[in-house]
Amino acid sequence: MTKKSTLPEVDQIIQDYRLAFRSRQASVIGRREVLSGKAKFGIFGAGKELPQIAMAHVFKKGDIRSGYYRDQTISLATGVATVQELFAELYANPDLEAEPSSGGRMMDAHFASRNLNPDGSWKDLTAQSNAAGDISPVGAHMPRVVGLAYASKLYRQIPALHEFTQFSDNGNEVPFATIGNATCAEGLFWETINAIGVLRSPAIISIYDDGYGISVTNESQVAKENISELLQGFARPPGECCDGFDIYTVKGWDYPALIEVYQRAIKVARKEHMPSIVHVTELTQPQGHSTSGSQERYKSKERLEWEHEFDCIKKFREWILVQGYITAEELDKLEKEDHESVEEDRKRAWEAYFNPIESECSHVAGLMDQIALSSSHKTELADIKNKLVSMPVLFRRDIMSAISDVLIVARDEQTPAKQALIEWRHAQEPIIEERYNTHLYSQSEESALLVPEVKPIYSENSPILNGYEIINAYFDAAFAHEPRLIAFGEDVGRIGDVNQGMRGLQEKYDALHVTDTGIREATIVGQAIGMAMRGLRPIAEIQYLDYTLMGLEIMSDDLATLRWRTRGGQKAPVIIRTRGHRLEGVWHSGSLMAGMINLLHGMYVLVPRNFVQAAGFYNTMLRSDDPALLIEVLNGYRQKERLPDNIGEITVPLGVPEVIREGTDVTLVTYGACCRIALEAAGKLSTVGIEIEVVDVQTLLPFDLHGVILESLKKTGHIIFVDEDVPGGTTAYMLQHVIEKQGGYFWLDSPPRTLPGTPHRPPYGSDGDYWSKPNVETVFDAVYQLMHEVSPADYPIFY
Ligand SMILES: Cc1ncc(C[n+]2csc(CCOP(=O)(O)OP(=O)(O)O)c2C)c(N)n1
Ligand SMILES: [Mg+2]
Repeated sequence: MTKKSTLPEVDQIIQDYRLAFRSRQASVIGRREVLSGKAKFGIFGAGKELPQIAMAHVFKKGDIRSGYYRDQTISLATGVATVQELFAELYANPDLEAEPSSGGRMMDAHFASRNLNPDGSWKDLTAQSNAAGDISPVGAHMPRVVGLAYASKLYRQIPALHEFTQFSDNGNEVPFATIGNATCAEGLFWETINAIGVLRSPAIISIYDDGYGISVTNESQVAKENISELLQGFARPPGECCDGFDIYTVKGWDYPALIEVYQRAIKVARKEHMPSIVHVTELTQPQGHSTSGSQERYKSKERLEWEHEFDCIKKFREWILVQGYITAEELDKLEKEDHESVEEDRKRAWEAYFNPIESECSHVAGLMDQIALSSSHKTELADIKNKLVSMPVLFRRDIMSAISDVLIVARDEQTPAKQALIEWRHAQEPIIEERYNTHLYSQSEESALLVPEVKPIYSENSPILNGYEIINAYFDAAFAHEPRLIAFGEDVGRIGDVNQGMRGLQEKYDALHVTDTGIREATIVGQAIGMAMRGLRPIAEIQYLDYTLMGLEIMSDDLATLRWRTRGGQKAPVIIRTRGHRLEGVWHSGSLMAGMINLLHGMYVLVPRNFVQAAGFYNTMLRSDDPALLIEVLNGYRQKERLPDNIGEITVPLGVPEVIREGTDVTLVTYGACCRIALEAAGKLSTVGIEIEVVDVQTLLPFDLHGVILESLKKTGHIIFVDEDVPGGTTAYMLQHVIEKQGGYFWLDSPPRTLPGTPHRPPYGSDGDYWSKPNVETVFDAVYQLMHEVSPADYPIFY
């Protein structure tokens, strides 16, 4: 099937060989570095070089790779990384200049292009090779490919998006997904393929098939042991322009065939905007899976011999020589040069990583010597220092640990040298903070925490509407204002979501702005991530809070970590919209909030009590550049609210609880649907002489940034935390914030209380709900009991 005409020029072929060879050398030398203890763990792309070289031929600026840890060669070929940077990653160099993918936060072979300027604003993504920040849970990088691909379709098909030229050139960009054969056993893979097929969007998905997933062969991974055969149902008929994927099977060591396949796939992707799957077979793992474990344990001698024989670089070399493009001697010479150049790069990377550590160590050791000079603990101090300076492999943590030991030993002695050591240690704190802890959230001017508050304005004419009409009016205003706003999810399009928040908006805007999706929560989240990474502003709906679990892994592993793991290099300002807390039945009224807040640091978690607040939060997030999960109150859609005259402009600040009823006796802290229950209970408690102050926390991440709850507690001296989550869940989280972080402990006149739901999920029916969640009576009783314990005479038990 090979056509000579598709081949690159001879010079280019030699360059290709040299790049593949250098990449292999980096793998071999990298492995050696790990085994000698200079790096902790290594995973390399050895054996997968050739398909990546072929892919790189059709990869253009603006395209995006979303792959996994085998992609070092395409990263080198597209300029996303240099050989020196591969080693900087391997050593975990925390200098962002040296290791631009993540500043040492990600392990080796996890690449990311820098899509943002240092101030957090977008770069021109069409002018660079893009790599969506890699992650380690295999398969979890696939859902975002749905959005990366779909964005091209939207940029091409929505005229109002044509002006956003820093994100797209008429939708010509193509995402290149890569995945291992074994990972094709993951549901995420199939969900992604189906979604891209449904969305008819351009993508090239390459499956690197080396027959193994660590030690487990295809026999145990995919039915029929052949993934492309299984995928045939997704294939579109040859030569016809209809739905489905073009599916290719090509041997991973066959350079001309690989070149041709990718040329065909890219043509279809860019012109027809249709996707392809390339099943690259007969790949090998010359070094085994990673530096942990050896493949001799699970591969037969015959298999190892076959792998040696069919090594893609060996085969490529043989082919080049047979073609007569170069002599073996000339190629040997180039290989020697290239080997040396990789060694040089490794050396430079090591020095860039290690020299600063070494000089910090010698500075600290010098101070330790000085401390010892006038100390009565000379021997102990000398031991600590000698142990430090003779570390076989030195890390900064060893320096810190030795400093701590010195300060303990010399705790009773005061010298300028000891003071200098203490100061040096303190001076490291902000540096360490910057290295490891920054960029969990936006630090840019667009941070959600900086969005100024715009309060609702009401006039005599402000109508009283149902909650769903309020949010509907808000979304209408939002679409009118922002062409990049795209809402999608199950039942969001035609009927305008199951609670009519988007009712009429598909007709008013269009089916690309307000869109139905299949039932596929993980790729709904992934779709939003990919779209947001390309400059769009998605509101992705998950129909009920209970079903966010199906997208939670993607939210937690990909979305919530994106900015942090790329150290401010990438962002995806996604809004995940859902509704929950109170409907009917075990899986429509759960309140899994502790799971959410614990797994989603890096996102904001917003729990508005009504729809005016919800509108304000949507607006705050749309004016910012961070992702959020927003949970609407399920039983609030038919509650009456007044529509502010400025519904399209209002914003609600994050991390600012609101006192929704003032009181003097007890502070009741809650959120969401429980606010109404608390207010009703407050009315009843008032009739028996107890005035509670009800505080709606409004946002769980972030939580009460300015101590509003503490101020209330200072007034009342008593506090109770109420919600529908399990015991020890979000009530415990709130309690820890107020009592420990805010110092509420000092203002307590009685033990703090929590009133959560039951440890199991809410049974079906109104009575099931009543007896599994806080209700007006249980809130009344809990508060009354608290006051009774404080003053039995004033509050006798009467029930
Ligand atoms: C979700 C998840 N499960 C398990 C692992 C551990 N793991 C890492 S790589 C791997 C094998 C992947 O095999 P394959 O997809 O064929 O890729 P290959 O390494 O062979 O290129 C496994 C099980 C992981 N990283 N993520
Ligand atoms: Mg494999």
